[in-house]
Amino acid sequence: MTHCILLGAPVDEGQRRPGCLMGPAAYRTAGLAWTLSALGHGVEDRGDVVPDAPGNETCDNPAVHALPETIAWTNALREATAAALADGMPIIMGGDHSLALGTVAGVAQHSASVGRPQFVIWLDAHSDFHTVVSTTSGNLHGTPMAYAAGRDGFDPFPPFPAPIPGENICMFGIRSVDPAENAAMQETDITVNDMRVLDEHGIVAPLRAFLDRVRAADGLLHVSLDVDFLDPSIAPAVGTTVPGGTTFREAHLVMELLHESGLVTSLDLVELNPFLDERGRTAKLMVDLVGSLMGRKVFDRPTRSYG
Ligand code: EXY
Ligand code: MN
Ligand code: MN
Ligand code: MN
Repeated sequence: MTHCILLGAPVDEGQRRPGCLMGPAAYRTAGLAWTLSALGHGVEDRGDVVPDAPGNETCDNPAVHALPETIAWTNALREATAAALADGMPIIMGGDHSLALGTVAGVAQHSASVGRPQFVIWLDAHSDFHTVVSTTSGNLHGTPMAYAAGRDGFDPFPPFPAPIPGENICMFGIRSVDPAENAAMQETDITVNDMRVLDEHGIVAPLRAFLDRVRAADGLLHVSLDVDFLDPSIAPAVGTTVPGGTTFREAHLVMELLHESGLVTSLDLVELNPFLDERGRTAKLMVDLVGSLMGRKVFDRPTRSYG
């Protein structure tokens, strides 16, 4: 069983639509802790992370929104995530995806301290591969993967602790990429499983291939689950919906395969906007997906080994 450490990250400074700051309360209301304890896991809710007061950092890109606030969140979430990894499995309840600027950095900080490589699975409609310089929307929730990959263009953010090699990053569900992100990703070894890959090859083969690499490297595996990975028809409570997302079963299959791998060491739940939800159904779906990630099964099928 796993000692799950819940961290609330009521972050909505990474984009301009109000509501993500209510995300942690929605996950608690949707029964995340109960779901985990019903599966036999330990659950410790450390409450919401509280950042220091924002500084007065500036940058040359006039479009950028809430830079000092986002830097303050990044510093606080990096430290809280690294500390939680020393005690168990952090599950970060967001908050928009700019929180991953801090959480992925916290995993990197911890992975360097224990001498194990860091791997990331990014479940998202978006590649989030802009920098502070390249973003045109100025919404920093579109930048965390670029920061984690060590791209230039993040002044005045602190340097990312240990930039993640592209071959240690695997994206699924991608279907909205800006030209500057696309150009930058061509120069990397990141595995971008856009929806066309899922259409042609399904999820199992590409996911298992990546998990085999994580296992061979004895890596720490961070999963970042953006609500917009899912099709808007089943998950409407997100400000950046993109048609053509994953189905209910595809999403649960990803979580079930991740559980069976036994490799996941930390999790982000991001971009839930309860203001846009319909009687909490998106929050409940996200909690159910965590249940699948953490071992809920309805039938003890014989587990086949796939050589
Ligand atoms: N690429 C667009 C931008 O940079 O504004 C959209 C980003 C959406 C990011 C969401 C969190 O996944
Ligand atoms: Mn805002
Ligand atoms: Mn995202
Ligand atoms: Mn997204």
